[in-house]
Amino acid sequence: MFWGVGSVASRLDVAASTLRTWERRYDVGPTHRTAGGHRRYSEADIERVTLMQRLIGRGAPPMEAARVAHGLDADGLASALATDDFVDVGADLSHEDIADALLQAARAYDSARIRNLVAGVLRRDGVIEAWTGMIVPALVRIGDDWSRGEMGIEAEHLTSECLVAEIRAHTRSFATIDLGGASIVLASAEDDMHSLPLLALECALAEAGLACHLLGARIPAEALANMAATLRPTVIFIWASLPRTDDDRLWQVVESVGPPTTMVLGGPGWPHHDGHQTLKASASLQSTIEQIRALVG
Ligand code: B12
Repeated sequence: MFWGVGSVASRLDVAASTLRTWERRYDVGPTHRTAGGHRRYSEADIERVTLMQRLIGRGAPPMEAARVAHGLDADGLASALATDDFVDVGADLSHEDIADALLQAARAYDSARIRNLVAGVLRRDGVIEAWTGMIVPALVRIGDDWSRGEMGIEAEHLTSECLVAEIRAHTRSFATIDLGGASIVLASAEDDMHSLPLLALECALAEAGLACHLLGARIPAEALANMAATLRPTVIFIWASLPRTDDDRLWQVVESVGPPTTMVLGGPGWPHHDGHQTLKASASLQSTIEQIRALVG
């Protein structure tokens, strides 16, 4: 179904001339034309201008609103519009302020606020800066509050699910994904339910134009061995938040996996392990991205 400028203008209660200006200046407008050259908006085009209108209505400069609207695919747009009070975080809000607000929202079970803050900081700063500067410190505080009995596990679950939704939506906003023959597998260690860093990594890889296979939490060592034997990926990244031991079954997998696969281990759970030719450790999201980029060429 396609719509003319007049119908869209009355549907959104905005002047037709404003819609034409958004199209001319910011390239936010109809993606279809009739044979006679008349502009026609699809439903997705209308969602994009609706978001643009909403952001401008909340004080965002049109250029910034257009950047946000352009950065979202159909799912991202739908989730942004579904959140009633969708706002961008202010340019001058520090990571510490945003983390404070996020903890407050987690304690109040305010999912919409958590999602807004996370979506806003991801869009404003990009995933590596947002993850390292705001999300990791906030998660560490949440974990510490939980271990002191000051925050319920339900608030931690709620925050995690909001993070999953928004990091995934941000990942989907990157269009060009090219593996160039290489393959990257991301998994959490056996029995480890912590998987948020894998999503941050998936997102940062997408930002760098790289696709990956995300296996998620609690992946048995044998399953990784099977994947390595069948797919012969360039990189298998394994995350561990919980402590692993020296007799972990994974070390046998590492011994059995040879070139072309390199195993990269990240997270505080891994004990120090002397270098194996196909094993590397990584200390941060940024350094993991650099390692993976170097490995896949
Ligand atoms: C979210 C969360 C959960 C969620 C996970 C949801 C999900 N989808 O991932 C849920 C609620 C499921 C959960 C469950 C549990 N959790 Co939990 N959880 C956390 C929390 C708050 C964040 C986890 C995370 O993503 N960490 C990643 C970043 C934020 O933290 P970090 O690893 O310390 O970061 C450092 C480095 O790793 C590095 N870094 C950061 N990001 C990246 C990215 C890459 C790629 C690299 C290489 C490095 C890197 O920089 C940081 C600075 O040095 C942590 C708190 C914490 N400090 O981690 C607790 C925490 C990990 N959980 C903990 C515990 C105990 C549990 C449970 C056992 C609780 C229970 N009784 O049910 C279960 C685990 C069950 C299981 N079998 O796995 C403890 C672990 C303590 C320990 N060392 O043993 C922690 C530390 C909380 C605490 N302070 O006590 N958890």
